[in-house]
Amino acid sequence: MTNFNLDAFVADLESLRSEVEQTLSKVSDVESLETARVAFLGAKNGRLKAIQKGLSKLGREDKPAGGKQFNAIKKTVESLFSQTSVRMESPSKGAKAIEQIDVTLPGSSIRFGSVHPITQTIRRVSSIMSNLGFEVVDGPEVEDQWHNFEALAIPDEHPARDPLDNFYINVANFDRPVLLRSQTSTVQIRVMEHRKPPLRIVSLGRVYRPDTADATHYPMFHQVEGLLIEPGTTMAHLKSVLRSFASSFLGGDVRVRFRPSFFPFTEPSVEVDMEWNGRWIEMGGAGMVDPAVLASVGYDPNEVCGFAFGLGVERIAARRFGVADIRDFYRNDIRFLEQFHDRGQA
Ligand code: FA5
Repeated sequence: MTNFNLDAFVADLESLRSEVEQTLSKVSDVESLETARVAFLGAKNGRLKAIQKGLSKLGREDKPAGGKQFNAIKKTVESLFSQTSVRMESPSKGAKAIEQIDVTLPGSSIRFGSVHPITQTIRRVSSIMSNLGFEVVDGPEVEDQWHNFEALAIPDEHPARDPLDNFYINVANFDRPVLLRSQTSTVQIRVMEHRKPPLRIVSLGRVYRPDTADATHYPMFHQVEGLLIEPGTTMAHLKSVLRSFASSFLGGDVRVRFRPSFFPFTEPSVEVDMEWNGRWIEMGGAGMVDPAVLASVGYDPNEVCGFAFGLGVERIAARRFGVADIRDFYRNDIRFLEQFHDRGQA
């Protein structure tokens, strides 16, 4: 300021305002904003403070107008600083707003999930068995020893009850340990205990055995259990149900083969093989329900008969999807799972 008249004072204020505008338009980070704030608004040596000192040198009659101009410019400058500060704090908000209205940008593709192949298999097996007249039922995964062994004619000394072959759980206030069920045959017992024949049920669910994982074994796997109790039932009915199921599930006319076997809860007992693509594959066990089992649930074995079967879900899923190693179902590798989009849906 050279002259302390009102015009010169106002001119100084105006030039400060335009300098502030120019400086702030170039400011790109918080540090340079702070430097500018100190330079223009600093309480000790700020430029505005220096101009304010000129106010006292104005003539008496110019002071009110000079003070008014000073306050107006001060307000403008402070507001310019606060606007710039807001811009610094939320640059992404501004960027986002631009993105939202840029309709020329290509859309981002949506990643679709898919139903796990084992769940697909469970749904499909349930659907096929429903069509064959079997009601889908469920049972608990934590079982007592009665339903997992004794009612199925598996006595105390039987090797299938060995602690090394089962996941037993000690529960406070329970007389005996319970266990993670080792087979879905437990559901046969639970249904027969509460219902009278005729029965046609199928149950699909998880079972647990401390088996070492390999291409055909996993410590947690799924079984499908079928039970039919009707007068006059024979092994021929069992075979034709399994053959109808296998043909629907795998496609084409699948042959089913029985090999003599032993299960404590069926008599006679068989291993069930299915022929597919020229190879015989073991799918599970089956047989006529043992009279001792019928008696254990309160049925009269002289009046009632039926068949039961239990198949490994992972094994039949592996057949259907052409998977060589059932461990692949549980590795959670998206590249593996992605291959089963929409295949085998019920
Ligand atoms: C049973 O579990 C009998 N409850 C089946 C049964 C039911 C027989 C009704 C008679 C009447 P088994 O232990 O063989 O049987 O198992 C049946 C099927 O489960 C096997 O054929 C196989 O397909 C599958 N399986 C058995 N262990 C495993 C495992 N660790 N991992 C994957 N699948 C398995």
